[in-house]
Amino acid sequence: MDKKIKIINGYEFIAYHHESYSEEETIRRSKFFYQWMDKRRTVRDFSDKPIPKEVIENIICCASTAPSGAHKQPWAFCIVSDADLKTQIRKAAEEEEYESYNSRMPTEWLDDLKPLQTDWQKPFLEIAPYLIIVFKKTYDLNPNGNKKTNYYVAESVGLACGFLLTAIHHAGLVALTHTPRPMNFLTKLLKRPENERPFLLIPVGYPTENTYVPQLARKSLAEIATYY
Ligand code: IYR
Repeated sequence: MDKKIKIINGYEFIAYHHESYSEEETIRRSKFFYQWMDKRRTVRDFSDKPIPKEVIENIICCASTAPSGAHKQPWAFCIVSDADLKTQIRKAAEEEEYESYNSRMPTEWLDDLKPLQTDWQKPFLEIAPYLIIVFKKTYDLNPNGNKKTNYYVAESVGLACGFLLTAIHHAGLVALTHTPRPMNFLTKLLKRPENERPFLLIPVGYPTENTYVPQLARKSLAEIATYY
C-alpha cells in the first residue's frame, strides 16, 4: 500500500498510522503493560545458554526506534560474543571495580549498595552469551571530516537503552545495566572512534535456574506523581 505523502515547506511528511482503541481497551492495555513491565528485574546471575543472533539484532533495532534530538540517533551498539574479548572486558572491569569498592566509593555509597549485595567480581561478563556495549556519540563526522553536533545526547541514548531493556524483557531474556567506572577501557578494547563515549555495558541472556533478586519495593504512584 502506498503511503500518503504531503510536502510541507519542501519537506516530505508521511501520513501517521495511528492505532486507535476504545477507552476500555486503552485502560486494559495500559494496565496489562504496566503489570507486565513490573515483572522486569535486573539480574546478575546469568546462564551461558545461547541466544540466536537474530534476537540481538531485533532488540537493537527496537532500541534504535527511540526518539532522539533532531533525529540524530547518537548511539552505537557493540555486540560482543567472542570469549577472548569477554575475558578481556571482565578483567579490565574487575580491575576498576576492585579499586572502586576498596578505595574510590565512599562509605555512604557502599552502604546504599548493601541491599543489592554487589561486589567487585563480575563473572557475568564472561558467562552471559552477549554483552551489548552502548556508546553515545557526542558528535558525528561529515564525509569531509567536519564535526557535526548532536543534541540531547544523554537523554537520547538513555531513551534508546530504555527501549532496549523493554525489548529484552519482551523477548523473555534478562539484562543488567552495568556501569563499571571509569569505562574508558571499553573505548580501547573495542577500538571505538574519538567521537564515542561508553554509556552502558549490558550483559544479555537467560537467568540461571534458581535466580534470586533483591526484595525491593518500587515507589508508589503517590510518591512519584503530582497532579495539577
Ligand atoms: N558499578 C559498581 C557499583 C554499583 C553502583 C550502583 I549506583 C549500582 O546500582 C550497582 C552497582 C558495580 O557494578 O558493582
